[in-house]
Amino acid sequence: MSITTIEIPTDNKTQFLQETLKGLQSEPKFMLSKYFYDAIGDRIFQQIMDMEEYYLTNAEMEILQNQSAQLSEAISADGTAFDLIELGAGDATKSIYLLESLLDAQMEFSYFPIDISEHVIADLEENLPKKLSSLDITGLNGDYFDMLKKAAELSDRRKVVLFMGANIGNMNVADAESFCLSLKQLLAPKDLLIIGFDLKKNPQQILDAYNDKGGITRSFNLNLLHRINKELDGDFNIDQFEHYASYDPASGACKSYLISLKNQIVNIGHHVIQFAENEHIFMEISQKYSLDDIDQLATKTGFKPIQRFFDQKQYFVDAIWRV
Ligand code: AVJ
Repeated sequence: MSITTIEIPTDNKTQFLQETLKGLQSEPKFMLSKYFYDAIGDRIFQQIMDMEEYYLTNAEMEILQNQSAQLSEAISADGTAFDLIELGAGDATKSIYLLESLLDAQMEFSYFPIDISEHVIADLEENLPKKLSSLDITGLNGDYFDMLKKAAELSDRRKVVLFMGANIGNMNVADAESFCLSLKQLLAPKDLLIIGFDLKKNPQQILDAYNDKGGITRSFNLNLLHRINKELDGDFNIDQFEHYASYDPASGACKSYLISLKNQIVNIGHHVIQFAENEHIFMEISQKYSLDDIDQLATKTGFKPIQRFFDQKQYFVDAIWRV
C-alpha cells in the first residue's frame, strides 16, 4: 500500500475572485458550479444525495452494487495492468464496489482519485485503505486535466478513466463535446472511459430532483453567496435572492438560477455589482441525455461505445467507451 498526496501550488483564492467577478460582470450574469463545493457545500451535496427526490444516486449505486463484477470483467478483458483514474471521486461510496470487484479478481492496478475538493482527497486517502487494505491509492487534488497529465507522468500503464455521478451533466452539450475531445487526446488506443449519464425521463421527476420541497437544493445554491461573503469579502444579502430551477424536456437541459428579489448593489471587496429586480444569475446546468445523444457524443469525439449498464428503472446509465 502506498499513499501520496500531490498538490498544485496555484492561488485558488485569486482564481475564485477573478472567475466570480467575470461571471457577475457578464450579461447575463453567471456563477460556476465548481465553486459550490466548499466544506459546507460538500455537506449540503451529501444531503442532496440522501434526499427522496434525488433519484440519481440510488440509481447509479444500484448499477455499481449489482453489476460491478461485469464492469470489472469489461475493464480486465485486456489482461494487462492499468491505472484506474477517477475524475471527481467524491467519497467513492459507489466506486468502492468496483474497486472491490477488481481486487477480488486479483487485477493489477493503481487507483488515482482526482477531486477539486481538498477535504475529499484527504478523507479518501485516510479511509479507503481501512476498507480495502491491498489498494494502491494516490490522491490527486486539483483540476481534472492537470491531474490527468500528472497521473500520466507517474505511470505509463494503460488507463481506465472513471467519470461517474453524472458529473458530465454540469457541462452544456458543446462543452461536454470539447471535454470528451480533450480527454480523448490524453488517452491512448484501447484506453477506456466509464462515464455516467442521467437519462431523459419524466420532466416533473427531473425538476423535483432540483427543486426539492425541503429546500436543500436552494441552500446548496445560496451557499455560494455565503462563500463569496466569507472568502471574497462580499456582502450579499442572502434573503434577497431566490432559487429557481427549470427543466426543458426538448433539450434535456435542467438549469438553476438565483433571482434578485429587488434592485440592489452587492460589494465584493472593492468591486461593486448591480442587480436589477428579477435579474437572474445562471448557477448550474444538469444536462440530461437520451441513449442516442450519448452515442453521438462518443462518436463525435473519437470514442467507440462498447457497453452500457443500467439500473432497473433505467433512470441512469454507466457507459463504457473505448478510444
Ligand atoms: C454532482 C453534477 C451530478 O447536477 O445532479 C445536484 C449536482 N446540483 N443538485 C447534478 C447537483 C443540484 C449534481 N452533479
